[in-house]
Amino acid sequence: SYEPTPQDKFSFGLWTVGWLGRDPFGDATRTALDPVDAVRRLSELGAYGITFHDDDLIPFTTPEGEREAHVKRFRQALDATGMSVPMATTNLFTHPVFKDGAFTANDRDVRRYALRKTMRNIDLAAELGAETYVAWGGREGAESGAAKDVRAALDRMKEAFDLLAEYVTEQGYGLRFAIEPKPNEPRGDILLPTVGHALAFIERLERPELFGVNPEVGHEQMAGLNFPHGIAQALWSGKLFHLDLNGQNGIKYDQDLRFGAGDLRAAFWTVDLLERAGYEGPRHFDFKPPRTEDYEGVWASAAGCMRNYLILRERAAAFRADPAVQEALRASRLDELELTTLDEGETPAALLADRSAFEDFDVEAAAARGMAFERLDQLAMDHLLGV
Ligand code: 3MF
Ligand code: MG
Ligand code: MG
Ligand code: MG
Repeated sequence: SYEPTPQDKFSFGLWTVGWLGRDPFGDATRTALDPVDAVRRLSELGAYGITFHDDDLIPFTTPEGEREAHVKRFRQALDATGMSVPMATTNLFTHPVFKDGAFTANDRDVRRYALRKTMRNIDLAAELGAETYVAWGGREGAESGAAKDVRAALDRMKEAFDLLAEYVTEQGYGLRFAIEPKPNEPRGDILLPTVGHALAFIERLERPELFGVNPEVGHEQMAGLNFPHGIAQALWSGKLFHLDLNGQNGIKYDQDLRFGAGDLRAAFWTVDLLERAGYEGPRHFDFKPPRTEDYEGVWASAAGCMRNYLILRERAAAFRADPAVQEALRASRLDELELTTLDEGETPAALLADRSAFEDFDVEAAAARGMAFERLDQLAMDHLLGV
């Protein structure tokens, strides 16, 4: 059945169902959603978790003395529903103080303030039992060339993440960080624009083991990249700590459609990969119910994210179990890709001595072999379409 249960590990950002529909050209089309109602409705729909930016839960202007009241109501809703908080994150992009960035703002006082804002919410994340702390550097970037010295900015970014890693280690929090790449929007260009950039950056940090990535479907697709390929490399690197599932139609603004809308075939291969790889993290949705929708439409959109994941999980499993597919995979030599290219312990000299690898290799015959990928892909299409 396509009815989600907590075992499916679906989670949603508070800012997703709570998005009021304000965009660069138009005002809000919906009224505010109480975080307590979000917890209750998402739990009723079958989700197991909810995530938040500090400011989603505790409005930016809240006086210090009133913070605890917001947290208390939220915690009561979590306790009442059994919902968990697997991840939390910091809003370092809405307030005008962050217009030139947070960890990489040219202004040093803004950078120090951003660190303190983040540390404060890390304390709350740990208190609520989160395992992952996401960092999306939405304002870390530039619109023009001289405005940002990218090498200096990366030094500052490293400094920030090293400090935060030291802090969670000192405090004994069980948190790991997941960096969320995005190529642009709201900045003209954003630092760490793709999964690949983020993976390379992580290796330069003092505690790389505490850092992974939080790839978002639409963000990679905004850069024209193949999302399942990106997360496959993150999995291969042991760095897929979390992910943002949603939908996107090609290279354009960040559409944040519900999961399964947009590039459906990429969604199919994404689910196929996550399930085959045994990914155990949350299936987290970062989408925006379109501003055309009232709250009934918001909940329909959230339910659709989960339903589409479950349908695709069923279709991907059927694809893998189909004997015709298994035969087609062999015909395409996917089993051969699993074999090591060299014999065990084979040296460069041994490879040079193997005449079958070169001198006697029939290049033309090998070139003439078909790969049979079209038949294989049509079988995938048939399964995806339920034929
Ligand atoms: C923006 C995003 C962000 C991040 C969030 C961290 C507002 O395009 O995707 O959502 O996901 O800040 O989780
Ligand atoms: Mg997005
Ligand atoms: Mg987004
Ligand atoms: Mg996101």
